[in-house]
Amino acid sequence: MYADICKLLNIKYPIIQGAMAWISDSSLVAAVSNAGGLGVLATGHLNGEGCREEIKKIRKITDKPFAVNIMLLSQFADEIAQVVCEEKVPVVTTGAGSPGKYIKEFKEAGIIVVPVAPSVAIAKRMEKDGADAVIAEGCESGGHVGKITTMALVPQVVDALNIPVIAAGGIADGRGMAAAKMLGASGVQLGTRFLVAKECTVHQNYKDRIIKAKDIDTTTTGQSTGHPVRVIRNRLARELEILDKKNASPEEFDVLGRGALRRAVVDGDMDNGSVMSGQIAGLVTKEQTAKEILDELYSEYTEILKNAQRL
Ligand code: TUI
Repeated sequence: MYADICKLLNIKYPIIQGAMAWISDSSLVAAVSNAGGLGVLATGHLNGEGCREEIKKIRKITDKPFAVNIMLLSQFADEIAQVVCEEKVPVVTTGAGSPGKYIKEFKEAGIIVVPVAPSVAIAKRMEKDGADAVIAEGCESGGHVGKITTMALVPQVVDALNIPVIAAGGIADGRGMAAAKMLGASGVQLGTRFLVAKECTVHQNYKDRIIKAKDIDTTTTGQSTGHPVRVIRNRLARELEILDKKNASPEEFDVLGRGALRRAVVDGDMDNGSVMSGQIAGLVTKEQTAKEILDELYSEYTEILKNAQRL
């Protein structure tokens, strides 16, 4: 099954690097793809031309397949969809919405479409709309999350769909990969582990905060906005939690939240920035190159499967 996704995406390892707005730029994407995974460019912070520039940079560093993620809440989603078609990127992933209206044009451009789905009903709709595979993302993930855990979500999506399902959320090592396979997944997507890759250009304070994080250090904010976001608990998160309790207006969230991800990623502000992270950060303890991460994940995973066979 893991071999099927490698064939579909034309990659060596069944491992996808999750898109992280402001974070997964051409440097990380090309490093992951060069090392045999699928690098994914985040575009949540880019307009169409910004996206095109990053695609060009990726192509200068790698000739391997990569993906562009379209964050569907972005005001630039339409122009980014047009750019990925013009540039004929090999794979598109989507988040924070349903890509239905774009799928026909993606297919016509020969693009493989892999949307993120946080529930069975949404995953079924995406399959019906023509997705080639879906990423079933549990609420252990960093950033914008659904309500269901990876352990519960993945096997239910696998049973409901006929296309490959990639597991995401709470996976950071070979044990997580093996567990995802047992749940019927055809591959895995990891964000937090790749955030500390040497090729990742995020501010060093952000990496250090992930490396220092414990299991209980994340929380979800913005529940009342309909777009809950998992972040490391800090001053900003506590202020957002107060707004949540008051059922504050979207405008009040906007004032506090505007520019918050940039403050964390670019300025390294770990108090007033939005430090998005998955719950698995406690397992992420060192900086490594993307190649070291991928090789280690896959060797841990194969070792576990060998030992399981002995049983
Ligand atoms: O998209 C993500 N993670 C993200 S996006 C992001 S930027 C952002 N910042 C502030 C507020 C909101 C976003 C940071 N992290 N993950 C994939 C994901 N997709 N999670 C949940 C979903 C999703 C939700 C609803 C996918 C489809 C969907 O469909 C709804 C519908 O009715 O079709």
